[in-house]
Amino acid sequence: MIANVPLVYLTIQDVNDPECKISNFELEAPPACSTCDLNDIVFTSICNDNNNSNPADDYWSISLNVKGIGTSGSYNVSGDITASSLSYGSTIVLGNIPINTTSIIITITDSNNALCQQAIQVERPGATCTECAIAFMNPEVNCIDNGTPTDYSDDYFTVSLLPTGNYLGSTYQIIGDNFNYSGIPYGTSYQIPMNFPTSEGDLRVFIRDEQNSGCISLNKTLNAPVHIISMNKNILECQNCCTDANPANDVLRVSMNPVGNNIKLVDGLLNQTMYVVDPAVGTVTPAFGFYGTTTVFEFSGFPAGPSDFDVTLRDSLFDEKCHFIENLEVPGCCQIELPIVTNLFCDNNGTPAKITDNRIRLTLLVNNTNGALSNYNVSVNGGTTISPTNGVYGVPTQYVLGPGTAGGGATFQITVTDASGQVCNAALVNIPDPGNCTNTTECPTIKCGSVIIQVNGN
Ligand SMILES: [Ca+2]
Ligand SMILES: [Ca+2]
Ligand SMILES: [Ca+2]
Ligand SMILES: [Ca+2]
Repeated sequence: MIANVPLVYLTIQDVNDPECKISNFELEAPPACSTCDLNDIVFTSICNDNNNSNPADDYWSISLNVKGIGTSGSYNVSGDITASSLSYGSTIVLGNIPINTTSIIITITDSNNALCQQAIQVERPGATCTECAIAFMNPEVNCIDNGTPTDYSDDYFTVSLLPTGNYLGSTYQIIGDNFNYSGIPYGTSYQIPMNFPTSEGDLRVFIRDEQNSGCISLNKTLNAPVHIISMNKNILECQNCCTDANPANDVLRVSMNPVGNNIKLVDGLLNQTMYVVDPAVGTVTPAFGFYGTTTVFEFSGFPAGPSDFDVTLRDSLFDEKCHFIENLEVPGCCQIELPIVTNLFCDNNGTPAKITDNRIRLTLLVNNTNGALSNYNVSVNGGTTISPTNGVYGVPTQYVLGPGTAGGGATFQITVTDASGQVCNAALVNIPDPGNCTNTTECPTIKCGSVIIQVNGN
């Protein structure tokens, strides 16, 4: 009967007396003849190059791990490989099988139960274990500013490669999106004979071994150099610049978030990418920033404003030739512009007939670059006076110099200084002699008859 049918039903009938019978007589199957079952066999083939690049002496092996149910303590292997008393559940390696043997068949048999066995066929891992494999390209990307450091539109980059790997041939071919060069020997760095504009972005390349046609590298993306085109800056303030006359403690605070081409916010390891800040004069804190983040930099050690200095930004990874330069202007905190003189004339000082007391009268318009300031002071040289002695920026104001300043041919110099105590320049303006007063309207009407003419008040 069939061992795997658990229950059968029989009818037993007497031959001579058909009425004498038993129907549906139940008959159970006996216990299984063998409970051993090799139900979990894991195997794989392993290639071994025999520690050399000669494929002829390559061999392969079988890694085997057998488990089962109802087994004894060990099993044996027969067939193309024989081994005995192997432990269930342990991984063992069998055989140095010549590489020209394409497959083998082995039978696994429980040591105590010859009926408990299983045959398997194992294929070799490959025709050779010395397979060509290109592992690394070792790319080097160089940025070239094309001799025009402030023109970023003509920058380009070059790429050199030094492929390495295992069981390589002698030459290789490099293939990119729009180029293909062949016959390149391994072992020395090779520069692709092309200039790649930085504005065109990353390159994709792969390499094919020319002696092993199936030996092809993975596609690799070569990052184009970062090409900053703007600091994207904001000059926030100039600390200590206008409160004393000492430029050494001046701090220019500037926020930046540079933008440009080929900027990636994170690198291949997901670290934030950086740029280095390098002022032409003085120092800066911090000395670097992260792309994609606004950073406030504090510059110091620059000349007192109004002044300017260059700041260079360099990508932290790429050749510094493709750097970026921008000029930072330090605001003049208090700059008095050259005063404008109008209405310059001779004031007769109320004594039209007396010329020795004539005065210069003029209107001054004084402006300051700092709109927050309002008042200025004036003084005059030459031992005379000026009245009033102050004024308001932007408001024309009339001033009178002392008696005797007009008509004598002398030039006086008015000095304008800020009245608030800020560190400003002093503006100087020269006042030429307007000449003697023309007293026509002040002369008495000439009448017929006698007249008394005064000369010098006498
Ligand atoms: Ca070998
Ligand atoms: Ca350039
Ligand atoms: Ca200062
Ligand atoms: Ca006079």
